[in-house]
Amino acid sequence: MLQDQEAHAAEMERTFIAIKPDGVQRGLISEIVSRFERKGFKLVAIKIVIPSKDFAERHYHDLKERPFFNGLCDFLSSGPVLAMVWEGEGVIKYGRKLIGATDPQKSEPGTIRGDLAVVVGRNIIHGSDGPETAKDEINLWFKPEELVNYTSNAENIFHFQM
Ligand code: IDP
Ligand code: MG
Repeated sequence: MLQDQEAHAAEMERTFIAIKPDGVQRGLISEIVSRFERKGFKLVAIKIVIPSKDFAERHYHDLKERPFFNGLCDFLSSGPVLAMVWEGEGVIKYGRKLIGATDPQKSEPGTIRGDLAVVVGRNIIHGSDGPETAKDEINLWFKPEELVNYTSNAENIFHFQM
């Protein structure tokens, strides 16, 4: 049974989603979690943490050369972050759709940033941008034993195929 679950988890797509300190301080945790949950994605890991500056720099290492890198890492490490792993078919790409464009001014209404944020430096949420970054970010933020393999009773409904 455990082996079945592990095999299932190995083939299911997962992404790393984080509510940044601005989203947490504004009381948007339940609003954001509910959008992923209602869509039909499955929450497999969640914790609240205050990352160190060094940890924030590792998370955003790809952006090291950008002028906003230092301010961005200062901000990510300035308060509690809600770190999550969500699972489901197409969750990496669709998670980014739910989040909206990096600049909230360019995010469509109906997206998280479009509905809930105004400026790029305070855009409330992070989501992995591809399969490789998803894997790296999940490994950076979570230990393997923090990821919970379970069957959701709604899976047969959400993933129904004719
Ligand atoms: P993403 O979060 O949509 O993947 P990235 O380009 O990976 O966007 O940038 C990471 C984060 O850096 C953004 O979410 C945003 O908070 C911040 N950022 C990106 N571009 C700018 C900028 O031009 N000025 C200030 N902050 C920025
Ligand atoms: Mg990014």
